[in-house]
Amino acid sequence: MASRAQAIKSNAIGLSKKDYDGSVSTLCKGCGHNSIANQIIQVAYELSLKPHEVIKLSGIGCSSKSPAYFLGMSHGFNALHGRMPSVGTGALMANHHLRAIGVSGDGDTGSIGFGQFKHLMRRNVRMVYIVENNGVYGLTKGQFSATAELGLELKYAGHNDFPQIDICTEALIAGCGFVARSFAGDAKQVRELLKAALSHRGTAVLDIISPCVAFNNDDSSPKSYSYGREHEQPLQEIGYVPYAEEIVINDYDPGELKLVELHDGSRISLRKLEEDYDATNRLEAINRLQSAAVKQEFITGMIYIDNERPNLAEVSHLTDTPLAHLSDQDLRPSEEKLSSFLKAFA
Ligand SMILES: Cc1ncc(C[n+]2csc(CCOP(=O)(O)OP(=O)(O)O)c2C)c(N)n1
Ligand code: SF4
Ligand SMILES: [Mg+2]
Repeated sequence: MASRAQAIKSNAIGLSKKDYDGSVSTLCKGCGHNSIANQIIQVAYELSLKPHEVIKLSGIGCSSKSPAYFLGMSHGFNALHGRMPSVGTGALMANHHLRAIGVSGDGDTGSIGFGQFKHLMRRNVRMVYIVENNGVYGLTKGQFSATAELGLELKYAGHNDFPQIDICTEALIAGCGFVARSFAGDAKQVRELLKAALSHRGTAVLDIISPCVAFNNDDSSPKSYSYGREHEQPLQEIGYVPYAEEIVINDYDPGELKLVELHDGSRISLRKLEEDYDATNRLEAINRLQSAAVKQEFITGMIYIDNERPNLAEVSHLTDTPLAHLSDQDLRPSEEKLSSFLKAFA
């Protein structure tokens, strides 16, 4: 009979799924943020991520608390409200070999941190940036956030007089090369998108509708579980194929299949569900998002992908050895070099 230790499955680097756990969640039972944290654990285990090579980043909010609930052996930095992008940019300039997973909220990103969010994408910092989008400031008792729909009526927040901003449209306009939307209730799609996002060379934005069961889960709200389950319209069926795994096209159902190569040689397969949708066409993506917003359609999937644009570390010509690992001697110019450099300004 197999011993208990033998019965626990381990991944390619000998870790069990439990090794990717964090501390026990203190969020409300049923909060969408909890199921996203569970999918991050599952994906990190399946991809055999080395915990010490991962940095978790967040701002402030219920969503921003969730990095405490996954990957307990990884690095982490809980930044000020809306300031996660600049802290992440600094950390990744110091060590661009880290795999960064940022978790933010619609308030943390769409309100106080909006400028920071835009500049992260402009610079194409290599980070998976998850917005756990519930349309409210959950932590401070449910005030409307900037992603709440115009005219929405909620028990605690009342009537919303302002138009919503769309995180995916804003990401596209800022030049982001990986823009996707999903729903916390669609675990499989969240996992496939997370895997692809981790293989992207720059900023990968995942806008995940994540219902707040305390303040925004009324059946009439487009960010509730029931609305998401009834209205989700996936743009395509997504599959992630790790590098070195053979791609057997016959395995897929009939229908047009597009394979997109990612930075590390992995691929994502996008089987079209909508005949006219092409996730590599930026203008089409913007149009589709805008018309979905007008009709209050809930489209999910890979909205836009472009894996060509160099990231900040590449544009900055960073040495392969991370700056944080270079010695003082390597980092400081010699006296000779410094004086010849200064002479150029004389
Ligand atoms: C500078 C600053 N302003 C305001 C707050 C109060 N505050 C804490 S969390 C939060 C909003 C969080 O909303 P969101 O990012 O959507 O996260 P959620 O709780 O909904 O997951 C606000 C306004 C703060 N902590 N710091
Ligand atoms: S208040 Fe809302 S966002 Fe915060 S933990 Fe509870 S359900 Fe989640
Ligand atoms: Mg929120």
